[in-house]
Amino acid sequence: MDSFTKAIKRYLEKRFGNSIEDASERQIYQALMVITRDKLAEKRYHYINKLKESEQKRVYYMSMEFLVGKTLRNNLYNLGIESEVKNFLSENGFVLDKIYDIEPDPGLGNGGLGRLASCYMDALTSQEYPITGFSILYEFGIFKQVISNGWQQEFPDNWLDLGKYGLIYRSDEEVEIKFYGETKEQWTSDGLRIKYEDYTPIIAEPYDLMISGYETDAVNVLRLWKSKASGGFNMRLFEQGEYSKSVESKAIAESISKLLYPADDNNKGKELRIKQQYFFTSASLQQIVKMHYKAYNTLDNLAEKVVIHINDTHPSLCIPELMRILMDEYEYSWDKAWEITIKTFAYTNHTIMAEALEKWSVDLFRPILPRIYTIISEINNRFCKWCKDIGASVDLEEMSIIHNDMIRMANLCIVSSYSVNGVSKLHSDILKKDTFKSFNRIYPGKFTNVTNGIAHRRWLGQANPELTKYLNELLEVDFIKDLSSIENLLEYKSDESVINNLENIKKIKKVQLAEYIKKNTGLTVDTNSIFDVQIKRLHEYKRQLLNALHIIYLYKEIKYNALKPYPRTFIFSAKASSGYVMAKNIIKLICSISEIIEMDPEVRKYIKVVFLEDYRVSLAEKIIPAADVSEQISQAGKEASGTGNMKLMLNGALTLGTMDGANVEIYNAVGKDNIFIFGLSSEEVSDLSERGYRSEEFYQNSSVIKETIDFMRTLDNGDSNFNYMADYLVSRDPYMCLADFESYLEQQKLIEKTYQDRIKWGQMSLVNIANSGIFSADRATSEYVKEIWNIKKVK
Ligand code: 26M
Repeated sequence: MDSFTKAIKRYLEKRFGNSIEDASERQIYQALMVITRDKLAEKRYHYINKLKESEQKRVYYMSMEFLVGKTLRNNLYNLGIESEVKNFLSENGFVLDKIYDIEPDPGLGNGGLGRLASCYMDALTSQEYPITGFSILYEFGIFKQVISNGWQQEFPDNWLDLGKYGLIYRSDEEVEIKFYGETKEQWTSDGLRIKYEDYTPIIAEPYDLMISGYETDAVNVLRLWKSKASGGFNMRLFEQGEYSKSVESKAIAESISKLLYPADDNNKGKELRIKQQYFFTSASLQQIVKMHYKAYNTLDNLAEKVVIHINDTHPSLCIPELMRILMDEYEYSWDKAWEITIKTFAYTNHTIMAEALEKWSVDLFRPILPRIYTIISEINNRFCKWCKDIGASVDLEEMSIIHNDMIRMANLCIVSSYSVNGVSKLHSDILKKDTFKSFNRIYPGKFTNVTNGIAHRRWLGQANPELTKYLNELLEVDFIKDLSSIENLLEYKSDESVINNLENIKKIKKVQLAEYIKKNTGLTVDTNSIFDVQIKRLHEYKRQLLNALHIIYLYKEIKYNALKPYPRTFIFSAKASSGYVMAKNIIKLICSISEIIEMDPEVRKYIKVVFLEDYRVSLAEKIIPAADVSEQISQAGKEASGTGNMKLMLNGALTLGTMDGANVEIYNAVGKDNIFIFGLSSEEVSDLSERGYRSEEFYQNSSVIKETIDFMRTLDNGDSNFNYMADYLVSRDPYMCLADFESYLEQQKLIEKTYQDRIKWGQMSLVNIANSGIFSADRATSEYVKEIWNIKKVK
């Protein structure tokens, strides 16, 4: 530790010519980032040497997204030096929390899928498993959201300005990626060879982010690729006097890693997106193969030493890329290359929403990646032939990888991986029984489930130090090391003093959040009110609209039926994909409700609506510990798992949810008396869709729905969209908000009643915290380790 503080002083002197007394917060920030990074790099050096020596199998986790969140606090915490650094700084007049605020959130992801990848990196590192993450160094991460007059506006997130200090550039490991051009077959003395002609080379530059584990010597790496023109400017064009074209080609090359696509829903078939996908998968595969060959002098044992995990289909081009490298660069035959390939890849599916399943049109794809296209096409031909050979009565319409001139990436992944998993029990069952049922028939045993998990060290240990400290003292076990031991808390279920202490901690977190709300929105919220929270991407299937409809109902009741509900603060935070018009309309609606209530002194005594802009990891860390109610109200069958539900449960919020995704498993963990469940089941949803859902019937047949929607219309003032949204609910309502409304209302009433019984609520909250052990990412990743990857710890 002494050396750490010395290093800070030395850095300030050398880099800025400053003593600590004269340093600015910005300089302290930079010093802490760089020194922590270098300290981790040093630890990494020792870990990698042990890893090389041990010759153990490694995991490469491929993901277009890693939503890492702020790194500095995480690293200091994991290195166990947070309090020393804090003291050292405060002795010198600095507040560590203010230094943390300077770090931008590296928003290299959209939502659940990206955050899951980061939780897994953290958990695996803490458990000393060797894993390397691969992704793209987006110059602009997920946009910054600003709400202006209720409408979402997007602004670029220039995170590298201050975020770059965490990265290490590895200039010696850059690789070349080939786009466009043609491939020719050529007979040489070694046989038939593939030759690439007239291709466009792009350089991939590697930047490493060190991933630290909790109280461990292991340090893993997240490698992020940045695109660069080959040779800087195109010298040929330059010499021909085509100066502007040469600059243009540089810009085109650099555009590949320019930005993260801010969508987590639909797949619009954008050319730049394919280029991003091939860019980072090719760079990563080339590096993996090269390193393996260097270590073992052969690729015959690749599948014994390497597993490549594909996080949704976005990195699926890894598969044909490995085939290409094996055949075109290492002279393997098709059969031999295929044998290695299908033992190397494992794939996780994160969605069954039809519009999110990735497809590429052959016309778009083939010119950009001619060789890769040929390989996919050959994989498909052989797969289709094999299906006919085994005589399975299989439906190739459904299973063929290329169909109607579209390449279906999920089908490619299923055919080419040894393992396919869903992310909650319900989701995995739907994959087997429904979405991919024919595949499940011909590949028995290939489909499995690994229910998602969360990095409890971040979501409890760091986000809620007050609760962590209390539980540590109470339970006398290191539940941060092993979250399953948190179940000891159950012993205190009847201990009123414990219930009171938990309530007091919740209150502290609510006060902190209320300050943030005040500062950021100007709204004053009652910290004795129920904090009812829905925080997640904005999606129709997640049904923020159902939540909004309930608030409109309450407003009507307070105003016209003298209802005096227990006070509640409804907190929303959500980004909408930039092209998703309905999602933006829902944000507008919520903001309009918030405004109307705030203007109405009679109503705002009871209910308030807060929309917090720019939802991101660091904001989630502030909201989650303060939540009483966790809204998990997706239409059943649509949310693959959800992970916010787990984070909220761990912090003592009670779930109000449908039987969807991991809510089902939360229900099983806490029992029916410690959760609020409502709505149609996923089977009932399917049945109702099949019969034909007509929301208008629900409107006509239910007086409470009718009155609420009619009231909603009266709120329209021309600048708001109440009428438009009311029309939408009555005429379309694609995710059946109206069908579930009454049952939702009933549970909301029960929540209100239960909350007022402070002991009962406290006990329910305690039971939730105590049973959250199974949702640790340690448990989830251990299942990947044992059931799918078959790897060992490297100590
Ligand atoms: C697709 C095409 C073009 C641009 C972006 C995309 C795209 C990006 C992200 C599509 C989907 C993306 O993510 C989906 C996602 O986040 N799924 C969530 O995964 C979580 C972790 O498994 C689950 O908990 C959530 O239920 C699931 O919605």
